[in-house]
Amino acid sequence: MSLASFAAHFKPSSDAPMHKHVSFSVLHGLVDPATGQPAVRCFAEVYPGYPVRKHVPDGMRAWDVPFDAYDPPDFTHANVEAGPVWAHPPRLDDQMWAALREQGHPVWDVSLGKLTFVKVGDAIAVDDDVGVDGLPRRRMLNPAGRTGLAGRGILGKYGQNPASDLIVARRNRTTKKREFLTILRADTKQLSTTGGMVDPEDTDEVAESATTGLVKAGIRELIEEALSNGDEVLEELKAFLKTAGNLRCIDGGFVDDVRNTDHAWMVTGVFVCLLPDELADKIELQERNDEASGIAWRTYDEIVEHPAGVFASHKTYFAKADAYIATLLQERVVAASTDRATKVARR
Ligand code: RP5
Repeated sequence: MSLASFAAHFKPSSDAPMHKHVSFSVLHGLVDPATGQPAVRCFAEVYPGYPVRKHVPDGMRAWDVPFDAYDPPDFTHANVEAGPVWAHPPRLDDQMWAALREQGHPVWDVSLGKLTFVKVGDAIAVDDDVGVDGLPRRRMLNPAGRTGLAGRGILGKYGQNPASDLIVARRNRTTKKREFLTILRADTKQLSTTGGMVDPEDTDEVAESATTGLVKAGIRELIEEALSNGDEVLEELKAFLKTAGNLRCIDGGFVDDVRNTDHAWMVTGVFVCLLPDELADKIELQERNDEASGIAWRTYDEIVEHPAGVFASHKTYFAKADAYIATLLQERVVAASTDRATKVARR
């Protein structure tokens, strides 16, 4: 993968307005856009293998608040240091740095109700401290402020680490309740969507639309993590998900993820779809890899009341998905009754 092709992952497209001058609190106000609350999971939870974070007192998270005694541990996980294909090298060369600054950072625009993109080079501050070789390290700074941990942690990329969260819903034929496909994550043991990282192949051929790349990643992760069906059903599912109008983007942008550090953080696009009953009946759930277990259809109440807790910003994503599906079903009821009334009137 060339970095240029990776940069295309989140390259803003014509369907995604680019904001040059950023006033979003998400980028400078320490707020998790999904909840409207400060991003806190890096302090409230401990990710396996992470060192103890430097304590950051309330009111001192913003980078523009002076904090002379701030000397967080610098931690990059051995798996990232090993240089896998999904990770940046330890130091970005000029070309990589320029490409990174051209990226679009996803932001959920509440007033437009859609995912928009902010040019990273215009919006994200840079940590220009000097490395052991005497050269500036040019690491971007987490827009949600100090996290108490420098380096990349387990995240491979400096700056934003793009993911996609596709939430699949069905109407339970027996209980008639709305349910969502959920997994239990192997690392944090929490409930989560089937979402995962965007891979290069998700976007290379669709670089003209960052949002399309996110959808592709969401579908791939769903199938890789949770479904056991043969090709025929999976093709039917893919065709349904790719049909215009069947998937709705309901949230996205910065994720309040426990793995975030000062120099690496998660971003995502969140999509929801309601499967038709016949297609939902054909879907077989199965653990496909060691990243997920406990794959099941769960109602929103079952999700939020689950003793394992909910991963990252996913509680908000499921809440939004639940509200969206409720509205969709209500609209269908109204449309069906209008249709019946029209037919009766014509007789
Ligand atoms: C979260 O991490 C995103 O919302 C997405 O669900 C997930 C992707 O990371 P992996 O599941 O690939 O670890 O921030």
